[in-house]
Amino acid sequence: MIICLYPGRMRLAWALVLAAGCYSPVPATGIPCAANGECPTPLVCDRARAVPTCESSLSDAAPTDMTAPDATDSPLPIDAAIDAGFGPCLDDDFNDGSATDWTIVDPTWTVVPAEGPDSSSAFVASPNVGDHIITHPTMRALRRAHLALDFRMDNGATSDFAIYLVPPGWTDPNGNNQARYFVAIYVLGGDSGPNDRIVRSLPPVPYVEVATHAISVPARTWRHLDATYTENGSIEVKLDGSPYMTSPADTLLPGPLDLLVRFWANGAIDNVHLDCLR
Ligand SMILES: [Ca+2]
Repeated sequence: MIICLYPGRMRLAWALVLAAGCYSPVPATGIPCAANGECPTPLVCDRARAVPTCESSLSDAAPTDMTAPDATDSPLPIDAAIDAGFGPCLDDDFNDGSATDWTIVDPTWTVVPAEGPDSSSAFVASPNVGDHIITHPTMRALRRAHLALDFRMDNGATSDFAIYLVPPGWTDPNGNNQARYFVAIYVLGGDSGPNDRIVRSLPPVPYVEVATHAISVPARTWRHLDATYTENGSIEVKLDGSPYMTSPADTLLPGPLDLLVRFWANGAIDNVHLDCLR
């Protein structure tokens, strides 16, 4: 046994000497990786291959099987770990004629047959003046929420529709000292505005509009709203599936927050779906 010098790699290696000289110290590629994923130095185990083999570098190929877990997989994919706990919290189409599990904050709300967008029952707010606010036990203390519902404003002169995000412990969500975010949709041609908006209210600081959109919803028409609130305080609103307004990340009013639905003057909602994370 002698020492062979390989100038190109600047390393010393031990090798057996045969009549022709030293063997190369670089192991052959393509051999299967060991059970623990190890390979002879300097090779690396290329797990992207159907059968993981020892190679001089990793291939760009996607793993051939992302679905079949094995002992080396982490317990949860990264996305699943982030979304753990976020899922359906509420579905209500009011077609059973009941809304007894809802909390009516400001009266009056009534399930009315044939009022919905598909002529099914809907949850109707009246009378035709003043605040009408509801919430639901599943809408409390949320860190993330996606609320989807159909809504209709019925007063062409004064109707507003709003989603409130209020710190738990509120007594009057419209109170002068009540901190909140709200998403406001105003009836087209009505007395409110000048634009639809997402607002941050931190009394005694004046309202701050964090997103706006031109008023667009006429009275007596059903629209579908998606409002998504995330842990970083951003609120995204879609109307009939299209982006409408989105506020940036905002940590001045940290969660968890309670979710409320509010009309000024009469209106109606139907087909409520909530995904939430507490
Ligand atoms: Ca319905």
